[in-house]
Amino acid sequence: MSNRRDPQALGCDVRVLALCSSSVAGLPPQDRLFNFTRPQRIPERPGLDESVVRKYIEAGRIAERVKERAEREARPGAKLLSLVATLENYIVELGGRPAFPVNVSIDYEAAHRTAYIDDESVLPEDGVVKVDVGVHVDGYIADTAITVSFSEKHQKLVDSAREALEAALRHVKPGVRVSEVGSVIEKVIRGRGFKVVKNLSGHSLAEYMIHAGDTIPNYRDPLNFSRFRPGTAYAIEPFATTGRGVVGSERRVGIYSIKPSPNREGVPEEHILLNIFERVKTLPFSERWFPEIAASLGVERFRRVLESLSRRGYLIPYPVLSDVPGSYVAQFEETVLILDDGSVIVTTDRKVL
Ligand SMILES: [Co+2]
Repeated sequence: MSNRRDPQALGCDVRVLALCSSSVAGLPPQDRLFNFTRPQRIPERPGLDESVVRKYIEAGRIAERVKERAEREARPGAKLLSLVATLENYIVELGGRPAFPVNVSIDYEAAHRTAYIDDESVLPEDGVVKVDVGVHVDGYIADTAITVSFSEKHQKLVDSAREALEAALRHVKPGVRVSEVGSVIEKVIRGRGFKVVKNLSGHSLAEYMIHAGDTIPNYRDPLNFSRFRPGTAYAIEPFATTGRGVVGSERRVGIYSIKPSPNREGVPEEHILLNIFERVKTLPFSERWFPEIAASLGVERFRRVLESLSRRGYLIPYPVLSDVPGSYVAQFEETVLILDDGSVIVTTDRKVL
């Protein structure tokens, strides 16, 4: 989701070789220059820098601990606002940064709900609660989620999403069609008597980008020809539902991101945009992260400014996405990284068998 592109993100092709010292590390400077004229010596794809792999793994390990904490703290009656604040603070305490506001989506809500700055909601008695946590370390993101359910009656639904994820992870290999993984997810969830949410999908990730171009469907999509590639991170996220299997946007919006590079000159709220951009660049944010703006404008006015900026194309809104009221949705998600040698790791450094 970001404009910020550095050498790794650009890829070490001929045009940017001068920036990509990692691909010719160890060569004296004149050879690097010489290399510029000899494109045949340049690897086709940028290698994954060891430090990049380390950052992905660090982000993954932090996300893992945050999810464990979410499992302990998400209880019926718990306040949504304190839950998300606790988890986001914990990310920072562990040395990461939130890659997006912690999402806590309840029952038929599938994704993109977070607490407002003055949120009074509490988690329901019988709820199915999805906690989606994004952690980044210097822009390298682990995007992961769990479902916590407070009642036995939802156990089968929750298990179907968890098992679908586990089965999917075993199929992620370089060269495999992403649609094959979608087919595995669909088979597991339908086999347990539920539907997949068809219009929510996994995605590739890149530095400071949560959605980096590839879509990993949660069903067999014959029109998706893309294949898993080495040197790339992917979030795999099956959703199982008792509802229609299609989510729609609600009016509620608690998450926005700044749209990369529109011309902001002359926008009366430019200082607000700049203030937000300085803190989160183009990653998604919540009004909760800017208490000083909320205090100076007032919460209602701050919200109206965000709505208006999004209507005029300066912000991307992420409305709450829901299946039909009365249904229940479960989700699990992990980020995997395909290394240059083709091996696949969940970003906690757990090898996928
Ligand atoms: Co995701």
